[in-house]
Amino acid sequence: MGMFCYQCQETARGQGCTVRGVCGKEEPVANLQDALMALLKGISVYRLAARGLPAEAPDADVDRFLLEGLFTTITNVNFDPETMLALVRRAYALREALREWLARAGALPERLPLEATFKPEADTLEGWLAVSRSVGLLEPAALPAEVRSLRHLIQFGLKGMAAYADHALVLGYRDEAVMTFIQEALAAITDDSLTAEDLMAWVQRTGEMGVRTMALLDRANTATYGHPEPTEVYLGVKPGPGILVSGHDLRDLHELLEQTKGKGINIYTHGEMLPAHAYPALKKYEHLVGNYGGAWWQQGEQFEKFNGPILMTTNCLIPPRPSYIGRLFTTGVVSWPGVPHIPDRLGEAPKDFSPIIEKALQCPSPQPLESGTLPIGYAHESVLSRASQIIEAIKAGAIKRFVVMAGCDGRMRSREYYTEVAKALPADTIILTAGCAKYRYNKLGLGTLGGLPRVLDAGQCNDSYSLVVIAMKLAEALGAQSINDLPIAYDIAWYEQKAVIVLLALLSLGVKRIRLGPTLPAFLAPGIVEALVKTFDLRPIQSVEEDVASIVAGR
Ligand code: FSO
Ligand code: SF4
Repeated sequence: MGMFCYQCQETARGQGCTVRGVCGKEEPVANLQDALMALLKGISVYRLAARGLPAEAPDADVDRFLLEGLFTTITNVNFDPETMLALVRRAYALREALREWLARAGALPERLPLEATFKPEADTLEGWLAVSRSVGLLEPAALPAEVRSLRHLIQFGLKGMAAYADHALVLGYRDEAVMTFIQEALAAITDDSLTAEDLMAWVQRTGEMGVRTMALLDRANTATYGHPEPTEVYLGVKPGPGILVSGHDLRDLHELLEQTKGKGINIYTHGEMLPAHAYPALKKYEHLVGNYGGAWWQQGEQFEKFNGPILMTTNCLIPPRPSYIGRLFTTGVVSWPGVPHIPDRLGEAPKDFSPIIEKALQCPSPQPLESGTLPIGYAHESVLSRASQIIEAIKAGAIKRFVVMAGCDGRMRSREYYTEVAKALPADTIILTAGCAKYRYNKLGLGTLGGLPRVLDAGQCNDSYSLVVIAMKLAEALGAQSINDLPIAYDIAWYEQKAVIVLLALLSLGVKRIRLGPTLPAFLAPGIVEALVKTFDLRPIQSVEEDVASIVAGR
């Protein structure tokens, strides 16, 4: 029956995965994800209709379910058909309960799109797989290319937004405006009466809400763990058993640190967990010893050498090798068939990480991969506390330019472009980074400028928000009319859907001349690319030489 997915940068042939995902996602999971996405849209249609009615609609936890459902469908999160089927069934039950409740209240919405009404012939795996194609990304087949493209741009941006909102919610922070927006936007992209022009306005709103969501997560992280401080992170290993923690969920790491205190186990971060070392409430744990390895796509070889258990708290998980699958654990929305899953918290009680701890105690020390340290912790608070020093350096001409090189890393060889750009930028340039894109240039030893590392690492991909705050404050201090008048260039690398919301957030703030690579999204129709180029001067990356020359010239 095949599948169709083109939501990430590594999609097959730059067009779409139709047999199996390049990411390792198999056809049944891809199709169940389509069914789940459609059900989440249907739930949103009903949820919006129930708002404002005097009595409470069933299941008040529907908002959280929507966030987790969207997050689950992001690239490299969930590869398990069983958990996907369970989610589809829960979504279906929820949608039907809402529909019946509205029918009884005499308040069914007039417009009922397919997403609000479709059902399988039988509530079995086969039944759901059969019906999934009718609501997949290629449907409705007659949709104009631009409309389809914009619907998908919004849909993929919403996935990233939901992931960030979910991280904030885990820490007890929620913003009703974000929750409502996600439902409104999910409902809007089922509405056949909306034109490309209407949807462009939804893209703008999605970006604006993306900024708001990243600000919410920034508040959640910094209020819970303190403001990141400049920190040198150890890249080697220490004798003794270790646990490697990957993904973005700081609360999982925190609870694991608490539960491993005094047990002789060293905790290492991996990938997007690196920024954890800069948070005061996390760096205080002496057994949080260092960061192990590089970006997500290198995990096969590196997890093999780690020797101990590995916990995946969020994306990016790649198909595990037999050499370490027996010491891999997942939690939260991540899942791989047969890999033990640490269940969710019950209320405020922490997760129980004892299976990982027991495993660690049976394992030898990790093999070293690297040595030395890496400077991190340059989020808005720590950079802006040095604002006067930076402004003086700009005015004296010591710092000529900033280049925002945020986003994601990936497997493609063409991403060497980012390493080469970082090397070729003149020594009076500072690179502002966030997200796993940094692994392409954060260990090049590019030195310091004006007392700051030339690669200023603000944190995880969501901390791109920090880069925006820094740019806005600099604009204010330098008396610039807009952030486009600052000596800042944007050279963004994307891979999955969190990067889509980061991009939409930047565009909604009016940031112009963003370079995007290594390739443009397959889901952007030619007409939409044209519109983005015209409105925002968005540019596909060119050669290293051309781009560095134009960055240096301020073009
Ligand atoms: Fe990277 Fe993966 Fe953070 Fe993403 S580890 S690619 S954009 O999940 O979310 O930067
Ligand atoms: Fe293909 Fe990316 Fe979709 Fe995976 S997430 S199936 S690699 S487009």
